[in-house]
Parts: sequence; C-alpha cells; structure tokens
Amino acid sequence: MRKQNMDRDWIATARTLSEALPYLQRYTGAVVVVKFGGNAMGDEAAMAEFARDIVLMRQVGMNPVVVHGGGPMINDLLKRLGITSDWVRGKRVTDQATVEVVEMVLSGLVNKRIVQAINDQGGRAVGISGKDDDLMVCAPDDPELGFVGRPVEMNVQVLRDLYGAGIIPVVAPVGTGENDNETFNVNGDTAAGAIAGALKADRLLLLTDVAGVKDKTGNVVTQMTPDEVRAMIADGTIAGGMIPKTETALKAVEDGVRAVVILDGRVRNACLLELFTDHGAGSLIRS
Ligand code: X2W
Repeated sequence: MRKQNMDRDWIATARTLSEALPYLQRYTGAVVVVKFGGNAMGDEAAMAEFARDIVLMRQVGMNPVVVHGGGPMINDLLKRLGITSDWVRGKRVTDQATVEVVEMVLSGLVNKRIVQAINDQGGRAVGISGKDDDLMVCAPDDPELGFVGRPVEMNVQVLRDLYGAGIIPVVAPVGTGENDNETFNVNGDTAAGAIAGALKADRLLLLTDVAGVKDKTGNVVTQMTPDEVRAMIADGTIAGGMIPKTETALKAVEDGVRAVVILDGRVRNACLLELFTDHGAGSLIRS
C-alpha cells in the first residue's frame, strides 16, 4: 500500500535520483571496468550489494566489465592442500601446482560466485577468463616468478560482443600463453588495467580495502595528474601495495583510459557514490 506520510527518507531518495540525472546522461554507453579485489569482497551481503550496483550501472545504460581478484581465496585453498606461497614485489611466485590451484579458485569458485550474485540481482552475467577467445595472451613476467604472466596481446572483441548483447562480462585474471597449453597467473590489477586500456574505457575503478591514495599528512588525495602520481612515488609518499595500483593506473591512462579511480570497495555503494554523486569517492587519476 502507498504510504501518505512523506518522511525525510523518501524525500531524500527522490532528491538523490533527481541529482543523479546529469551523471546518468553523461555515462550513457560508457565502458566502465571495475576491478573487484579479493580483499574488497567481504561477506554475502557485501557481495550482493556490489552485484546490485553493477546491475544498476547496466540498467541505466552503462557497459560494466567486472575483472576480479581472489588472492585471499587462493591462499585458503593452498593452505588446505599444504602448498606454501612466496611473494616477490607483490606477486605470488607461481609453480605448476600453484598455477593449477590459482585457475581452479579464480576461474571456478570466485568467478562463479560473482556471476551468480549478479544474476541473483536480475542481471545477465557471463564468466570467462583471459583464456576465453584468447582475451589475454601472456608472456612470463619474470623468471623468478614462474607462471606469472605479463599481458602481451589483448583480444577484447569478446567483451564488446558480450556487453553489446546486454551481458555483463566477469573476467578471472588467468591468461593463456604464446605457446600451446600454457596457463598464467596474472595480478588482478594488472589484468584490469590491460583490459581497460585495450577497451579505451571511460573509467577504470580499482576497488580495494583502503580509502584511496594518501598524501604526507594522511589525507586522501581526491584528484591527481599522472605527473603528480609519479612525483609521489619518487618521493616515497606512495609506498607498499599502493605502488603497483598507481602504476597500473598510470599505464591505463597512458593506454587511453579516460580516468582511473582507486577507491574503498568496503564502503557501501562505492561504485554508485563515485559515478553518480558530486561527492565522488577515492582518488581519481587523469591527465
Ligand atoms: C594473484 C591473482 C589474484 C589477485 C594471486 O596469485 O594472488 C599474482 O599475484 P587480489 O584479490 O586482487 O589481490 N596473482 C600474480 O590479484 O587477487
């Protein structure tokens, strides 16, 4: 039954929708690559909320492409199997046994969990990996890292075919190789950046578990140019795990992505906050 009392929440809801109009108009047809990291995934409720935001983006005429990680989930299964992992410069040293687990977890458990969550919210998601239609062809990144891949050839037509048909592609960061029967473990941020670059996406959203890029005083920097990011890396303001993320952002902007945003995926409706409000969220990097 319709309620007659116009309490403040309903008025605020209508106001929010009205204020979103210019953003909805600006983003019609926009290609938005969303990297959903394993640390940003959280519980079932958080997953459902993420899926709902992605379905809403599709519903209002955007073309979202989800690229996911799953590092913590790979750690869980490796542990259960008694396989240990070493890390070098933020990347998992990946031998034959490890790459099999990586593919099982990323292309299997994690990919299908996200696909199902999007479909449960009324979207049409199809899960693939970098092997499907040779989407992401890799070469070894560094001999020290084993089967860790560096994307060398991107074939993104399959993604255009999927979103052109109204489908939301969900991509696991597992690559194929230049030789037969090779499998590569690709860092999720690297894969998302390569896909966004090859699509010349309007936005790359890197959802993580920190508020964004912080300056020396610990405040989140809301907007930066690539030169400013390079200076912050050089003087040590950007450090640790933020280095590969900002380097991915720099490369994506160089490749023709219009803007990259590093934002906290644990914040409710993080994607919508960034795309559809004046407020924005996280740190935006653009020339
Ligand atoms: C990552 C792939 C998953 C990933 C790994 O093995 O953990 C490499 O390190 P998050 O959740 O985004 O960190 N690959 C080469 O990137 O997951």
